[in-house]
Amino acid sequence: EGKVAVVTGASSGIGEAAVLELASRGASVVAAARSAEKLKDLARRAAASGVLAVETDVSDRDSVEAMIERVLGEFGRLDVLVNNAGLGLSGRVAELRAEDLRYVFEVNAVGPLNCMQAALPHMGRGGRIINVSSVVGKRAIPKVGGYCSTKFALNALSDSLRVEVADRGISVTSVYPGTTRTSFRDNSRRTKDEKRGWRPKGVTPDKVAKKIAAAAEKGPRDVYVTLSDRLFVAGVTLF
Ligand code: NJP
Repeated sequence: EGKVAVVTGASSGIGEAAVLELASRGASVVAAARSAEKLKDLARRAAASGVLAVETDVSDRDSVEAMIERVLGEFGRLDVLVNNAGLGLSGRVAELRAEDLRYVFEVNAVGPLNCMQAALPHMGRGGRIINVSSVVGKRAIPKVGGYCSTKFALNALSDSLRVEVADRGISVTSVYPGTTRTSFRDNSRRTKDEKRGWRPKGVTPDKVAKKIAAAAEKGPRDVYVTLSDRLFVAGVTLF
């Protein structure tokens, strides 16, 4: 209530659901992504809650700085940053193209870094940074090693930052979703032309969004969102 939140990757899936969830809980929400039309449509749908759409490419530091300036200009403060923008990358390690891996790193790891560095100077006590990782960012599995490596990198940034900003009263949460019913698989980069479309099984983006909103209130260290209470990845019990 009364807080100002930025959600990246807000034009679809988990990010869009997070914008609506945070707005329904009384936050002023800035919806950031590259697709200006989709963001405008989202802002129209959430009109009563006051969602501000700001076209942003998280991999472009200038674009991120301009978005944060806009947030401060409109609201004068920033309490919550949800680093949700991201994309997949599939393919066997032996076949991965370096340029694809570089690109996905720019979005999934450097993107959150850009946003955290731009936002942190303006966050005070009670500030929340929420980084959307993946269960396969905890334990890598075959055929998505490139994607996994970007989320491992994001987790490392989150873990270091958590300690570095603890004395400022800012929390850093890693959110680990399992398969979620979004356009994620359609938007993934592929080494070969593999099957597209989301798997019928998986959690809804709303479920992840509710966990993100709860994390914005309480600031836990880790949040898992999967279909089952226990998760096995490549024969290892994650939790
Ligand atoms: O995917 P999707 P999700 N700058 O494709 C945006 C993680 N995750 O909601 O820029 C700014 O519907 C893009 O917007 P646009 C996943 O790794 C998912 O499922 O307009 N934004 C769109 O709004 C990711 O971190 C699953 O094209 C950029 C959004 O990102 C997060 O969940 C499982 C951008 C992607 O929406 C949300 O993904 C898992 C850029 N340069 C983790 N590039 C899953 N769905 O199964 C892309 O473990 N975006």
